[in-house]
Amino acid sequence: MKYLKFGFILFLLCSVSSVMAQYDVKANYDKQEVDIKMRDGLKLHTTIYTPKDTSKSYPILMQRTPYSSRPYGENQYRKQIGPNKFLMEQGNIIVYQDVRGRWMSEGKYDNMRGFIPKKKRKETDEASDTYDTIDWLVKNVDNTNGNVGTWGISYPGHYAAMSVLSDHPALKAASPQAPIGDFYFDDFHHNGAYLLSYWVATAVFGYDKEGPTTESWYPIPDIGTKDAYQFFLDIGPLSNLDKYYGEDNVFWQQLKDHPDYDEFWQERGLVQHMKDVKPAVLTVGGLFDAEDLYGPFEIYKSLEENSDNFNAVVFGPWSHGDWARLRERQAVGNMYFGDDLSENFQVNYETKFFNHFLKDEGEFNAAEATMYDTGAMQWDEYEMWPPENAIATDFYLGDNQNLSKEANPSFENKFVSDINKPVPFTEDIKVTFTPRKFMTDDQRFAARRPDVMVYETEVLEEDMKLSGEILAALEVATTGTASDWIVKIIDVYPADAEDSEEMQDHLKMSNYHMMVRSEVFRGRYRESFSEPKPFVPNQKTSVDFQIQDVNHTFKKGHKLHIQVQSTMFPYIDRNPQKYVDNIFEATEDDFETHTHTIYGDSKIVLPVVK
Ligand code: PG9
Repeated sequence: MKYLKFGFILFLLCSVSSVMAQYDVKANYDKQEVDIKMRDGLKLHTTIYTPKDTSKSYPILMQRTPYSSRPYGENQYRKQIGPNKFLMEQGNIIVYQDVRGRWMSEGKYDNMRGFIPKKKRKETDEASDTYDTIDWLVKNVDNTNGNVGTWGISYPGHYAAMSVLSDHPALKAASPQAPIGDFYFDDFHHNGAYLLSYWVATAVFGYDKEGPTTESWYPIPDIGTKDAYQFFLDIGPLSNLDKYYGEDNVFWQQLKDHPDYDEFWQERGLVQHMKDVKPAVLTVGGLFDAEDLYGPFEIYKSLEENSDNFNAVVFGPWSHGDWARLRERQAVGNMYFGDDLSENFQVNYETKFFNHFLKDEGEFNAAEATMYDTGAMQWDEYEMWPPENAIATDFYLGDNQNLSKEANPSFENKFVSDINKPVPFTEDIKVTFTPRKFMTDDQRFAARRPDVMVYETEVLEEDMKLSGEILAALEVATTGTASDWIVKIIDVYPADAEDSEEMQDHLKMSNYHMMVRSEVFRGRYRESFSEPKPFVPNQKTSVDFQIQDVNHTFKKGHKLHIQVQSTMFPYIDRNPQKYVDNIFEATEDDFETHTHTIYGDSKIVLPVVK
């Protein structure tokens, strides 16, 4: 009995301390909700938290979001507000806004609504909505110091990036975090391949709502199983998914109608507009972010090339949004990367960035590029990204599974791509809103399949560090007229490697084949993302594509291991391997099993740091 009492007292103490540790937003902030009128008359619902301490003025930190500025109701408070708890506790005016067409805001939503450089008087886009909102806030909210910053992760990160195109003079700093740069290269597609693993998420963004609402209006389909691989294999052609999403799912129709990188996607891209920007920008990304890698890398690089504003980037060993979650151990799936990495980022980067540029408090002297080395488990600081001391080094896909320094065009590696047994992208059995964990998953399950070609070095006798961009330059052929190509860069751990606490029970770190980076390319777009072309059967064909940047040391005793395959299911949809104009309209009969060939003058060009 006494143990029970002790346990109860312990529980009480813990819960009291956690409540004490929990900052009380309601005790320190007032909250108001206003509907701000845009230049075309539509009103956007905006929630404003202002510090009760009116003895000083504060900058405004704003997030524009499609995910709701809730809770609604002036007596309802978020448990935490702002980019992180440090900025909340120091005192800032924190603003959340439902973007046009979402939740309590008026108007019609348009996914990745395109930026209009030369808007007519009442023409609007996300930049003009940002301008009109900032203008109202700095003129109507008490106790502002006149400076505004924006931040957000993912879609909110996209709106933070878009905010710098508003050109409002009060906007002094923006931190786009895992910002979507372009839905043809982030999230829903990678290099022309449709991410079938995003299919459930199409519900959230596909339906128009009647008017302002505090309740979600979009039904999430119940597919009745937790086995995504089996479900999507059994469903067959993508057109069979129409029974879940009808004509009223506008986004599903748009995905189906625009398989190529046509004007529909081009005009929604953001990267091409990121130039001549004035506010300071701190772009943030996760090196294992499955959703948005293209966006942060390309937005940072475009600003570096086309703007002379303050422009810095931080990439940690994070999955999507991990840096905003305070947890002691940072791990992605089975892989542990270090302690207190998110807190370090929030205190020494995010908080210092906004305090410097919005409050003129303290220095912000972060490096141009702060990148975590996901193999050496350490932070690197670079004067530029990609670093100039990384040398593009050719690794040829040689015979009997070796990576060679010389090309051997006569070597042919053939495999049967059985369209009814596509290579799984994960061993896990689950249905996800979007896939995440696979980014560091063990790839032994794939290495042992006859339709996954494997190439690797001997055990490394010294560390090999890769920092920067990767190019896949494949020389391939197929007996069909269409094919997808997937390249995976893998770090093979030694047999005596110790398990992490996070290791799944059926796995061991011993000989773990850790995914460092993967990328898919739909072969029909090898000459142009807008002009797809069939393959000529059995004709040797070049397929070149960029693989997203890495910062990873393959340590002595490890091996560099590369896998090449033609399916990755259901991460991406199956390519019928017979050319059809639009795969969303393919029928069962279009899906064919074919034999693919990888020639020995195929190479992966890696950024080896000398
Ligand atoms: N970029 C992420 C996403 C967008 C659309 C659908 C699913 C995910 C995000 O905003 O979290």
